[in-house]
Amino acid sequence: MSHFFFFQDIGSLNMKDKLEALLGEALSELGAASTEEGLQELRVKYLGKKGALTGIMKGLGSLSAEERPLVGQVVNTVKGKLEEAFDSRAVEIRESVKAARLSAERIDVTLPGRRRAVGSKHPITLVTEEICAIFAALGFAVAEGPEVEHDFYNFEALNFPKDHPARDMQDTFFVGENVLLRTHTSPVQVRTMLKQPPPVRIIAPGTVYRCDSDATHSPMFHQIEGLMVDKGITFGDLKGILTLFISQLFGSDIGVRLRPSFFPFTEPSAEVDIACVICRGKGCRVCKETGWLEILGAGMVDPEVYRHVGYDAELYTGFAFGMGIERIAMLKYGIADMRLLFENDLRFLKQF
Ligand code: 2U9
Repeated sequence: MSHFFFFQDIGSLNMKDKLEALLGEALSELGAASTEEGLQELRVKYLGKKGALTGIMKGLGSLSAEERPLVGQVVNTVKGKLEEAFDSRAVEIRESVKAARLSAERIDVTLPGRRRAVGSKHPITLVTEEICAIFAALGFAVAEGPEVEHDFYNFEALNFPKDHPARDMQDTFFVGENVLLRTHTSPVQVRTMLKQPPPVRIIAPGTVYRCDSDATHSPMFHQIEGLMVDKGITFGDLKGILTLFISQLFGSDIGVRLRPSFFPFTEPSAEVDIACVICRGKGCRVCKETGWLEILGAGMVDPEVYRHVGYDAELYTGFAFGMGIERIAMLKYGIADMRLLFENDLRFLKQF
């Protein structure tokens, strides 16, 4: 504590020198302080209650009456100079801290902005929306239902025989006894018919599951099915509505044909083909040289289905149809490999 001065240590003659030495020492320490905390420590050391200068002031009382005003004056001058020096150093430190912060946080306003990546709809979504819009314009309402279903809605009400292969573990994902992942969206139509009397005019888009996976089959895929039930609906209505639908989706000039088929839930049943969108009917690899592409299944609702949902099969008739969205998306957009629809590769998805 070299700067702790007590009156006893200070001969009155060299008091002035010692005070000036104290001032010089304090000023040089102060000049070296670079933080507000460091400066505060020095303020306590020199000007605090137990500080060097205060120690000297306390000793003034022991001086003679002649010496006291002289030394007192020097002490006051030194104190004033010190206080001033502390205040201006405090301002300097505050300014330099601020300048350092400003330069560290500097923002280059001339940099170009970062573009926000804009998403796009998945082709499956695009095709689903387009198909729903076509049927909405024909008065069909969109209906939805659960993906985990009961055997009754997925198979029993749709007239699947107990020994039908689709009911086998190999074709259907079972969650529990009689509980499964729906293999088609048909249970949505069954639920709708159980809830409301005819007339019914609905389409049911959604995700479905089948225990099948290879280059052309995904265990999860998408379907849209439709159902129209009322008095006096005929196979002519089926053909008219589906032909109109196809012409709106693929263009009015595309060829359409119906072939007889079989489903447990429709009788009679048909498969609907369009002229190959690649070769326009000439024959190519995509249509396996037939000139035709199957895009829909359809038929008149089997009376056995009406029995299960409590509709009067003598009074009402109707047609139903179903299509796989992946297949339609591939044909519409010329996608060669179905797996592209499930990989979520942005280079692919960005193109839609
Ligand atoms: C009820 C009554 C009848 C829906 C129909 C099809 C024909 C059909 C397939 C097309 C390709 C499914 O994705 S796919 O594998 N669907 O061929 N679906 S008629 O018939 C119904 C549905 C519900 C109550």
